[in-house]
Amino acid sequence: MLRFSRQLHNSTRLCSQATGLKESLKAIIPKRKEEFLKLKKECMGTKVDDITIGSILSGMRGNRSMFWEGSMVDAQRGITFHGKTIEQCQRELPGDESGNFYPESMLWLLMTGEVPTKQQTKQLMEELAVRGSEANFPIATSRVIDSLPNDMHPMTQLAIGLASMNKVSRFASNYEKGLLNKNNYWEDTFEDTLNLISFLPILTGKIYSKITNDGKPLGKFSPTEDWSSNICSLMGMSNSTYSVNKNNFNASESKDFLSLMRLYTGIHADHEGGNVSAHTTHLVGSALSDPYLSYSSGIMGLAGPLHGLAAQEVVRFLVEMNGQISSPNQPDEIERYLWDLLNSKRVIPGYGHATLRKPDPRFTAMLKFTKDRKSEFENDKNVVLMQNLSSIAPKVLKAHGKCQNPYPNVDSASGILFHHYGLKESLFFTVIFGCSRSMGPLTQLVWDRIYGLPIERPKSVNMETLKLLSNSQ
Ligand code: AMX
Repeated sequence: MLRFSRQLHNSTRLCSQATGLKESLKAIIPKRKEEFLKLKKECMGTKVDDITIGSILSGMRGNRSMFWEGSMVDAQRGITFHGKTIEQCQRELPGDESGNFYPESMLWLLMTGEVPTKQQTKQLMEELAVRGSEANFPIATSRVIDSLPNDMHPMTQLAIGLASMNKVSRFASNYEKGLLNKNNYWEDTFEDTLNLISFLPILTGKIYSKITNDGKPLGKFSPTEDWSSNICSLMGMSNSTYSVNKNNFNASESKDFLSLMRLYTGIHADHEGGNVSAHTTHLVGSALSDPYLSYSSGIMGLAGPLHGLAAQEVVRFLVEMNGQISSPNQPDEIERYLWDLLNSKRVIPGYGHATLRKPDPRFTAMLKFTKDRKSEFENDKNVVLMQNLSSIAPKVLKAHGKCQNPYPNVDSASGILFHHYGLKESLFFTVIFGCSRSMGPLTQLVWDRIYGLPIERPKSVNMETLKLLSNSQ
């Protein structure tokens, strides 16, 4: 775990003047804003794509109609963050001894487009740990979460918790007092964004303790630990506390669980703008709703089975298949199982993608995590099945001939790795996804307000209009 030195910790204050990130952001805003305004002035009439009736009726697939800077998904290359692949991020961003970059360094990259130094990353870690401490955590949110039924879906609890934080929104409060103008909207949006991200470890821990421990705390927040360490500790997954609450966990595993948490939350931080959670955050934020309300709405989208819930489906699928085959090392039996599934008109969960046409590099990163820890995983038959499936399922799907992308997507691996470390509450996986995904969409919201993007308002069309349009061609 990363512990901050007392001296550095004490020198960090909650106020914005102390933040390296905000100062760095301020320094790059004028140039980026100048470029944006130039483009807006000179190229407003430039045509991008044709919109067809097909795209209107098919979820606007492929319509390039949103402005998003943090990341891009290319059909062949997969995700890049400000142009950097996951492998480049692993090489260039400050990270831990196991080779994973810290989510905090990803946040810095998303916000500024620049690779932070180790010192800047450490400063941001400290800042988040101070902002998100127990003393600063919104008391109203604690009360709201305590009052919810323990068996309420964890994503509903997360969305409610985030929305309730609107009570401490600087943007909402200063807007109401008439203190804001278009030029300074971004600053309070930035403050709320960093506060929201910093509050996630405690909020996540509270929700996890409700679903597993009748709301009794499973761990303690430490202002001298980084963001991922605090998420793990508050879920009871740290060295000191895990063994008290679960009986199959040891200290070395908890270190690996922390690595997994860093890897997972680092690579899920953004996936360009059109996915449901990112798009919703952007849309709601365009009405000048504060970051808490905007991201709470995004979380409600992430809770959908076609978006954030796939990882839990994969866990069920792998466990079920293992119950019906003699061994995960029997390719013939696996193939037969897959054909039975496809012939009964069901999909192979964890395979295919709306945009990608190659194996998802996020899956590749997770697979590497297991290969780097061979002795840890070689006896977990669910993980072995996940590994073997990644070479068998694409062959079967290609022969089946329907899907455009027969390769594994990220959800193929993520849930089963959490499961391996004792996190068996599959409904909770998406909450961790939600912690990670806060970074990209909220970073974009800060930039939306720096650039002064307007409220979003596409024109809708009815059946009569579509008929008229189709007859006129
Ligand atoms: N197994 C079997 N059939 C599949 C398939 C799979 N994994 N993926 C796609 N197909 C089928 C589709 O059902 C569709 O059949 P249809 O013509 O009878 O309706 C056909 O192949 C063409 O689909 P596509 O254009 O390749 O995919 P899509 O863009 O419509 O859907 C996705 C993409 C991810 C929803 C789909 O591949 C799927 O259902 N995969 C399994 C579920 C899954 O892994 N979801 C997680 C996605 C990752 C994420 O966003 N979190």
